[in-house]
Amino acid sequence: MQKMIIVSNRLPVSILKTGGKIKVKRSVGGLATGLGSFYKDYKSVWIGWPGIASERIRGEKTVIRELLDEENCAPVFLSQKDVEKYYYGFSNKTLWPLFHYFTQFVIYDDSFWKNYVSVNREFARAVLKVADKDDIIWVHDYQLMLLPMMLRKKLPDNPIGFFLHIPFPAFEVFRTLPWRKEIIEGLLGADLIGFHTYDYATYFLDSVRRLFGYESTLGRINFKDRIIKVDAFPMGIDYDKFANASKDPAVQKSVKSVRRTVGERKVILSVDRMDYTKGILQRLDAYDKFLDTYPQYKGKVTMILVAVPSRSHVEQYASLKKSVDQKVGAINGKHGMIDWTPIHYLYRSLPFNRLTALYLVADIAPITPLRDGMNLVAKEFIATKTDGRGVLILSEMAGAAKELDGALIVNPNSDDELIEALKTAIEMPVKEQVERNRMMQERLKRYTVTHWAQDFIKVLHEVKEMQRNYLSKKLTEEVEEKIVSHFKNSKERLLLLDYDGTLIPFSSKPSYAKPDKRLIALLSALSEVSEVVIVSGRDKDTLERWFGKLNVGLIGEHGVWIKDDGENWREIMPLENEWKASIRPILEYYVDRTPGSFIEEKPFSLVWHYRNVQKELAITRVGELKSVLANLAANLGVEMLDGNKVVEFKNVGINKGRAALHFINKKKWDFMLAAGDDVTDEDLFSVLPNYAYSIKVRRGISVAKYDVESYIQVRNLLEKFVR
Ligand code: ADQ
Repeated sequence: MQKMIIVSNRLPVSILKTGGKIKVKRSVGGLATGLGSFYKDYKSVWIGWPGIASERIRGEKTVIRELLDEENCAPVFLSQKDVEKYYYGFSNKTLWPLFHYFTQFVIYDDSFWKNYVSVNREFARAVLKVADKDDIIWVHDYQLMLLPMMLRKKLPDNPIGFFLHIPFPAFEVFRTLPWRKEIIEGLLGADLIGFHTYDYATYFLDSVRRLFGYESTLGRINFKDRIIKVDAFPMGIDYDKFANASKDPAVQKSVKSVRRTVGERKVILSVDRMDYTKGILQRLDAYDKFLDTYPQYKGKVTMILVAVPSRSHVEQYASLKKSVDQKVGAINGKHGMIDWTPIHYLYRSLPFNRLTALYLVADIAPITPLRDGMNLVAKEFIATKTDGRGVLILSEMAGAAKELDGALIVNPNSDDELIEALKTAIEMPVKEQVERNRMMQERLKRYTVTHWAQDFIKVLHEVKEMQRNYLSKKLTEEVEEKIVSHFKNSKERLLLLDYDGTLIPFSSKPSYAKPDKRLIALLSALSEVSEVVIVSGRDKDTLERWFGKLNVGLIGEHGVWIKDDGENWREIMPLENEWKASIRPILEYYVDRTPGSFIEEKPFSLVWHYRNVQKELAITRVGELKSVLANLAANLGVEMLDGNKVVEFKNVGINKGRAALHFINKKKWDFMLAAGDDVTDEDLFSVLPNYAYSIKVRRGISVAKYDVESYIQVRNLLEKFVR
């Protein structure tokens, strides 16, 4: 069975050692939930560090391996030195601050880098130990950016995906890294590179172009003999888990206890890891000034400040903690009253029921990071609010701001904006709160973390498919022999042949391109041993004049007219509305991945609107949507029109493919071949069953399986059928 190998710095379980005893502790992160959906389809293995330094578990590694094996996990053991240099060092003192634009905190240390390389190698070894030829490998985050290329060198064909959970910075920032080329090269080992937002994807592509000169179109890089896809996949949450929290008795109990403490006051909730990127100090500052500016709210509001301890070994984190402690003390000292504490401060991790109880109690959640890849707290807050009440204040520097546009969006560096947003939030009518939140909930409900993970893997498969198509073209002699022998060994044979450019060269005037005697003889001979259909864009009278006497089927005017061998010409009737069921899900998929876009449905058409989409994103998505839907729309007889900031799908129902279906569905064929040379023949190629051979004349992007240089090769092949 094909395996799915997930690789991340930390495993979803930790190994603890207390009183000499080894224990396994599961952590229920969003990522684990999203990936859980694959456990049925693949035999999954998760590779990562179990969170304890090797020195502490000497002689116990075998036991640990066995324990982890039961959880479908395989460990990468890190020494104390690795933890210092690879994890706290290069990952968290170099990459983390750099990618979050805190260049003043970045440490460039060669020994950190060397260790980062060697730990990535260690991870590669662990993956190679378990990976088979077809396994899917999905690598996560900034600690493992060299891993994709290390794996690619040993596993040339495996699908390898990479997802970055933090921002990718603009080139001017990224270039300051002395090992920038190595990092980009490392990532280019992947087939699909995913980011939370389109901006990050663009910045990455920019760095690829500036450092290596590889251009990209529609997020595709032609890297040596491989196509690499780069795209945005905004990570979601386990929506139902949060939406159902209010029904959980443990949560309800917790809500009551918080309520008793805060009374009827409006609750302002701040939740983050204790990290300088999260803007905690700036938020506190703004709250302080808010109480100065609007003293009427003193005693009427309360802030609950939750900060999860994080990376406290790193100097900046330790000093941030100190500053936050001081600031909270100062605000409480300055504004507090005997019966009112402006800030309740919790410096700890909370279990799910206590965290969601806080989300439920909160009236306002200012989530104002200075930079954040996505920010899941914002999404969790909105999902938990099933009654629709509550106001989210969200930093425009968080990836989530691209999706959660019902929030009050602020620049986290502006005290004024924060202060005014707090006031607006406190005074916002309930009706407006509900309206804003319902809109955001709809989105979060659809694009869950499971949906996100499945979407990523689906695109990864598509990239592999694209790579295969791109490589397996050119009609070789060997394939030609196979086709001829297949033809000779079958009884029911169907040949669907375009005319101009495929059986005959182009002439200066269309009327000059008459079939020569040899061609007529060839078609006649073929028609004795197979059903031959000329699938042309020409008018029916010309076709009749040239081929009317042969025993062949004819399709004229790109599928408007059809004629069975020996019968009269007839017109094809247009389709009804069944096609909508095939097009709609794809448009919905694009709505999910393109914030600001929506679908309009009319009686006989579907319209995808993108007026409100960020300009660059719109350009990419429109191109992508059109190329994805071109074939399908054509097969279904649907016309795709470019409108003013819309792409419209209409029922017209005429093309070569649709007309050809008449012949394809006539009986059970055991040999089928189609040949054509231009865009209208793509419709023909796309309706063919899998077993059919399709040949495109002249190289180019095509759904045909093979290509040949000119019409001469097509004719040579057909000659071989009757020789
Ligand atoms: P983080 O920087 O950790 O993640 P975030 O996305 O907000 O940021 O995730 C934090 C998680 O921790 C949330 O699921 C939240 O519920 C939980 N949490 C917060 N406070 C807690 C508390 N006191 N007790 C227990 N749990 C708490 C990185 C990137 C983000 C990106 C995610 C996912 O920095 O930008 O959104 O990865 O890709």
